[in-house]
Amino acid sequence: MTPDSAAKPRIKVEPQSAHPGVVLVTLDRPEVLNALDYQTMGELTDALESLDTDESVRCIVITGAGDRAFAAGADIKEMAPATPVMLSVANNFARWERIRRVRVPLVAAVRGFALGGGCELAMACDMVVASDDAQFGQPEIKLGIMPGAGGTQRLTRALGKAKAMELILTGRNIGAAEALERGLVSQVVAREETLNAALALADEVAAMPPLAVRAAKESVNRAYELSLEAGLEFERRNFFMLFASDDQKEGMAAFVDKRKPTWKGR
Ligand code: DAK
Repeated sequence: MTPDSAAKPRIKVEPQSAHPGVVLVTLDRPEVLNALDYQTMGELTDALESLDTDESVRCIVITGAGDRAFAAGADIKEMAPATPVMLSVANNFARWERIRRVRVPLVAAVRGFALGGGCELAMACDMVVASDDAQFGQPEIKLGIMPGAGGTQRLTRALGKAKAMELILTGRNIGAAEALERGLVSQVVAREETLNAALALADEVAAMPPLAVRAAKESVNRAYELSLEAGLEFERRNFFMLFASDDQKEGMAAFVDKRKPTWKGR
């Protein structure tokens, strides 16, 4: 890596004035299909954590620059010389874990390829809006490795064991229509509409009461991690807790008064 390339930011962070509370984060290496090198992942996780501490940020949309890819995976050229000791000592991959802890909802706007770490990043988001020409896959097997940032776990939960095995063991991709049918993505739209559709979805989330949004996001995520009994208990505690919020009083009063609620996030 040259000093110049190290200095150039790998992501763009743009609050959207036309979409209050929404911030657009763009992976910005279109010349390599937004391959996720360590610098990109470092900037991305730092930005997400910083946005997560800003109360005015209600929803984040993550997309890829250019018209070919969301992200074509980890940067193979950077990763090629790695040894287990290097990977373990540098612990650069720990950054991926930090994305899971972001409390603000994340929407992935996927145009084109979402492969390997790119597919894993999309799946780490809370919702995925895909272009009709999007491709999802975990091609690591073709490189002599396997998914390492959640692919074997999240793809299996999303697609079921047989289909996930097929993709992971052959390196095949699936297209947007199949991804929609199987629940990997929540919407498929025309390529040129992808970002607008993701921003519109983010707008709707951003307009909701933030405490309830966070509690609901946490609870849905627990559905992947806990037994049904523990998940239901977690949900119920969050539900009770929201009755201590001003927003619950306001939301229900506004319904009764037939007016629009004003959320305080308190
Ligand atoms: N890394 C580096 N460069 C990449 C890249 C990648 N993943 N993907 C594409 N590029 C670069 C190409 O090298 C090319 O650069 P130049 O040759 O022009 O300098 C440029 O982007 C355009 O790509 P192509 O010329 O290849 O374009 P094509 O249309 O012919 O093909 C493609 C598009 C997406 C089918 C092809 O680029 C491709 O197969 N790319 C690699 C996809 C892949 O194998 N991805 C998986 C990488 S492994 C972990 C965290 C993450 C991971 C693992 C562990 N932990 C937390 C433990 C993730 C691992 C991976 O993602």
